[in-house]
Amino acid sequence: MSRERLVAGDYDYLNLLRSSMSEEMLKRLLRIPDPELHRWVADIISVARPSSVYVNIGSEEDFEYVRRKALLNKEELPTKYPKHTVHFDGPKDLARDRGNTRILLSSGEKIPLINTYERVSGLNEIKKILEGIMSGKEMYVSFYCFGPRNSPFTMYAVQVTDSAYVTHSENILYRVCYDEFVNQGPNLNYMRFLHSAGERDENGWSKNVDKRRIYIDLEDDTVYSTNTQYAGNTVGLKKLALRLCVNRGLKEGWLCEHMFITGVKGPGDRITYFTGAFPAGCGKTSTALMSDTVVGDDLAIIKEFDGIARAANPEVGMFGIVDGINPKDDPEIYEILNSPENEVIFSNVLLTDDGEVWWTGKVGEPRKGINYAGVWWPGKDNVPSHPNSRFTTSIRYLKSLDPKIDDPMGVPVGGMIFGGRDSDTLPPVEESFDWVHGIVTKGAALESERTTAVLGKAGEREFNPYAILDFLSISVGKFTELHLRFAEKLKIKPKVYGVNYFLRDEKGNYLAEKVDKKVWLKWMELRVHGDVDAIETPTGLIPLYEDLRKLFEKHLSKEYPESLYEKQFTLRVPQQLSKIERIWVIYSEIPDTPKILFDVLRAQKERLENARRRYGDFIPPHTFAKK
Ligand code: SPV
Ligand code: MN
Repeated sequence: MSRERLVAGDYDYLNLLRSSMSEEMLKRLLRIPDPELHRWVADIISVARPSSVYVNIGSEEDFEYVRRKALLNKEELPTKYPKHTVHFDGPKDLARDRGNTRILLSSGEKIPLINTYERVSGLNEIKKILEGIMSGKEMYVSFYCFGPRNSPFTMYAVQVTDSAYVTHSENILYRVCYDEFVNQGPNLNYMRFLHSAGERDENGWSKNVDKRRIYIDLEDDTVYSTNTQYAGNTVGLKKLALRLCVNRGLKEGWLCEHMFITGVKGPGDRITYFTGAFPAGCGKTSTALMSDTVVGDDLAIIKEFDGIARAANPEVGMFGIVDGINPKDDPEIYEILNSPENEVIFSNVLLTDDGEVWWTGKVGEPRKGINYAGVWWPGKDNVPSHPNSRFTTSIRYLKSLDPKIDDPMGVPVGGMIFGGRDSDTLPPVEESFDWVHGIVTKGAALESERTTAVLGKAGEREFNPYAILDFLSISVGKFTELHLRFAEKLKIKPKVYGVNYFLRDEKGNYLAEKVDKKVWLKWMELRVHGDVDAIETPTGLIPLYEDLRKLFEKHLSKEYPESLYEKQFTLRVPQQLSKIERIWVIYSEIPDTPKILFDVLRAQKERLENARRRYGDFIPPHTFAKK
């Protein structure tokens, strides 16, 4: 199938390429034996009209060139350490833009909860916006692998952008894979990402945010992104690729997830791998870093091989929230971000006048400087660093990097974790009865109080199935069915867990500390191997007090009072029933929801009602029997 063109009809595209780039750059592009790719680049040049073109093939000189250009054109600002830079997105561009992110579908089909748009209208609109959008700017063309090299997991991508910041970010976050393009030429099936920051104002912020669009063309494996800089809207291989990947997974019968991948050590140093889905700002990165080894912190591709679910991380870097990172709770990442020899792009932090980077949690006081909204000084009426301020850095700096990060076969998945921000319903950790129960009640039913990673009011409870709703390109009914179908092939099904770090008491105090995640992880690890018992409640399997007490002692040298355990693990029947009610209503309006989802919810509701009749609304854990 031939791919969507930006320019109709034939023209001498080679000639256009020749007159738009240096001989060296042209040579680099033409070394890839794929005329369709050449013509795509030419089409972009003739529509967006950049003043020059740089073909990034991933050499050290290329990396250096892109870093230098980002500083020269002020997309990034220098700090007191040459390898640390700061990028500002602008006050109206600090998060993902749900409203203007649309899945283009040629049927004009509507998918519940997903922002779709009729494909031809969308393409026409975006082509108009792209006209002349790169005037006076350099355009970068880069080639990446989305996954390990020579691996059955890998997808390929070409990124075209007029942003040195986006290119710099991708050079850190992904494997440059130019050689694969050269070797495989027209046989390579690749995703295409076209981005432009658009016109920028004197602060470097994108000026025309009213023309901010992120259009995802599933039929053509291509994503267009304009007039924005925030990485969640612009870095093609991150959340834009996730949508294409989800769609391909549906077609081919595997899972593309918004999940970290980590290893947790158990007795005798065995390593058990977990994947974990959390909405942004709900402890995902910190859970990953609190594990014993890290394979990935944001995305996972999960495929079946010989009856085993295996996961690979398509990325090699992290784009994590920096706000709140402090030496006590996040010692490893804190040290990485403070080491001058590590390459880091900070975004939307405070950059002080003397070149220091400051964020909430950083040791020392914030001083006068610039932040996401302009000049900042102590006493100014906005926070010094934005709650969605972030760092971009290589995952390879982690001491806990898992040795299998580049393994073409990924790692076996022992457990899958779903977590959200929930102040009043779910216990800190709970195991599902089985895969189907877990997928339905933990994954498909995931809710979370909104954080600052998306535009809109923070704090409201939102339905966010699998923590992937923002990135779904297919119906959540189909996505759920895909999970159920996927497991049918498995000899060993991963255990499914729910975690909640944000439970509070009546006074609003958190019932667990940040570091307690360690214990929940260790408990799940033991459960995967059946090494500890659990208590069977109407909603799942919870830990025995004694097992947690030992784990708190062993891993955190902390006392764990039984009274705290009782509070944390009390079954809150009214809240649990309301949750089922909300989820039921949502899925009732999604026509392709598998029927079994309602069966599982109904059974859970009945168990809860029976328990309430016997024991009341709030049931302490010891009421239930050990399984
Ligand atoms: C998230 O919001 O889930 C992130 C950051 O990981 S973004 O790239 O904006 O999606
Ligand atoms: Mn994410």
